[in-house]
Amino acid sequence: MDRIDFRSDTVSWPTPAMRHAMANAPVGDDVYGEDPTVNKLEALAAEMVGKEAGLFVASGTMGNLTAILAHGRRGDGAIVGEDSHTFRAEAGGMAVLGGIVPNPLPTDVYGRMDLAAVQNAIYPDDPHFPNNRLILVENSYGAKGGYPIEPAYFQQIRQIADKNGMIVHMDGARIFNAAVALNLDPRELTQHVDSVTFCLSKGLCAPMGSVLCGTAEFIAQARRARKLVGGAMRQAGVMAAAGIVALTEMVERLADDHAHAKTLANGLAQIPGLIVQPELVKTNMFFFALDEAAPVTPAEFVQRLRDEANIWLSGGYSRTFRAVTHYWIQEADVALFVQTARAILQ
Ligand code: TLP
Repeated sequence: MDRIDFRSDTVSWPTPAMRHAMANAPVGDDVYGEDPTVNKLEALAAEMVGKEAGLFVASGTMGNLTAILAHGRRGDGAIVGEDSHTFRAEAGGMAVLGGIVPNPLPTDVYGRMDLAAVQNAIYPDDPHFPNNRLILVENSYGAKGGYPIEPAYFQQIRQIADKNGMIVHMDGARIFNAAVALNLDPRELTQHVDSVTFCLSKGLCAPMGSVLCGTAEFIAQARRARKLVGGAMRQAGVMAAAGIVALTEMVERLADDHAHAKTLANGLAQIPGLIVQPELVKTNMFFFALDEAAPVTPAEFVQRLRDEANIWLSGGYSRTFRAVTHYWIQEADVALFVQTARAILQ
């Protein structure tokens, strides 16, 4: 890459192996179900998360939206973390396009909703209220620095859902980061949910795309929802080919990104003027803050990192920043970040 970009793992470029696979992918018209590369990706994805079928979609947002459209109807309610991506950062799609009524609940430091609060958020059977239909969960939890949540939490969510005839969808945009961090098979994290979306284009480096997985019956409905939102693609095998490389070659190495994030957090924690909690860093991202007493403003901090070391960091409008590691960030880049931040803040 032409810069050292810690803004997100979404900025990661496709790998040389992906570009090769894309150039050589067998393709067909996927709306006819005739793209062999898309079909292969969908089967592989479903198998890796222990579901019957998969659906290749353009983005994580589209995966969550098509899942919600396929699971719910107008007037259905969705219990959801108030700082979850699906509620906070998908342009209100569930409400705007689905007529789904979100019921946002606070989450703890790891991104978990309180189970008693989830139970209490179930509406009585009364025409005043939306239907109890969906519980939306996320893993790893982006707003909590990519914290990987253990399967036991989802098992308890499942129990509440079953008791109330509800469906659980997981935004597993970074489910493989969570699985690698917890040293678990991803299926252990997805076994308690009805459907899961995960992204190929974040730490796994594909240029675009996510896969929504669930039962074959659900995926048939989701295929219709994907068409409805204009997301049915044609020779999408060119993109799916990169996704296959992502799933076969890029999962295990996520551990390197996690190690880099930890090293970075530990390094920044030593610098006076920065507030970091390295003990919370388990995957490839974390939040840290600039102390009120620091000699630069947040905007100056971001600008100087960029000017002095070509290090890109998002934010600058508040005292909190997010640093994200990925395939294109090396150990030397982490060391340069720490060194430059120390020089700026001295
Ligand atoms: N996350 C992006 C931004 O939108 C914040 C990022 O830089 O992290 N779920 C989660 C947990 C996500 O973090 C994201 C994207 C999505 C869904 C949506 O994926 P895309 O961007 O492919 O629609």
